[in-house]
Amino acid sequence: MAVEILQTGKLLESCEEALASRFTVHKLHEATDRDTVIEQIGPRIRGIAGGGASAELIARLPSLEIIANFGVGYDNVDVAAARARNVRVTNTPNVLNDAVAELAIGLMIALARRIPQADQFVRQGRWLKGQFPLLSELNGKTVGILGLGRIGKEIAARCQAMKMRVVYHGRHRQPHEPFVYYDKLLDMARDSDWLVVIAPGGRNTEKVVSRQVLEALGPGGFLVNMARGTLVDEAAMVEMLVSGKLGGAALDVFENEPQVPEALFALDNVVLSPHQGSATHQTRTKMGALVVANLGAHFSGEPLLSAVV
Ligand code: 8YV
Repeated sequence: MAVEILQTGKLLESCEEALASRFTVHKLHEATDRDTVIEQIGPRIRGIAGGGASAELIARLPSLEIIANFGVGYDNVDVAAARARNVRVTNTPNVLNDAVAELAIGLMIALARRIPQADQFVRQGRWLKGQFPLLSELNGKTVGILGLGRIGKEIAARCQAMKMRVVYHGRHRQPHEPFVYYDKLLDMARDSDWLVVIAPGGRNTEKVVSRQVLEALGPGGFLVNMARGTLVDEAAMVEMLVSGKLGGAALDVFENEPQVPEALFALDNVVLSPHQGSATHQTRTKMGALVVANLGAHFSGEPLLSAVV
């Protein structure tokens, strides 16, 4: 009998095919009555493919052994509940570093040079009536990276290619990195022109980019969030972008996505992106393959490829 697993969200076709060839897959995200489905098949489910495993869901799957999360961030998995039940958790690190870092740089240039607005300016025929305003460049500016992890390092390397000065803040100084370390985010924000947020989400980092940090970044400063909306005090950010107390923001993630604060839609000093960091064919294929490989390894009794628990 094939091992039965629960799929919690839509995955790439190649990934779904690979899962189906190996497991009996139950697609929870397609169920109209999730409660009844979980009640019926819950006791037989030994793995989750996807993400979004709450403590409540974990509790209803008594045979669960592994949660293979589709994504490097696993703030949507109740890790404590998994650990308490000896349920393994895997994520999809590394394979998305380049894609996320590329988009970060893309959004930074888009914001600095107002590329989306310039495109509208041309399309709407406004160029015929006047000039687009002069703006600023990335080179020569200081970028503070909040979270110099695997993706943060790729962003740092690309910022260097943009001739920016890179500094960082995180839980620990990384002595082998060539960048200046700040042990206080507030101090880094004060000294930076750009603040790039690429630290994990979850309770530990909730609203670490507080109003105070945004004030330190100031009217000439730009915020870039590639991580999770939960890291930023979104209400404060919106108010400060509207009033000009914060220079601008390039945002790939939001506190309550896909809901985006409407006040942002009217602003010129903002570039918005619908959580696209890893959203390329090549990266999503690799992420899906890693989900399948982790499940395969687990049920063959082999070491997991990328375990977080
Ligand atoms: C999403 C991401 O997981 O990897 C992460 O942590 O934020 C993204 O890659 C992806 O959008 C899947 O929903």
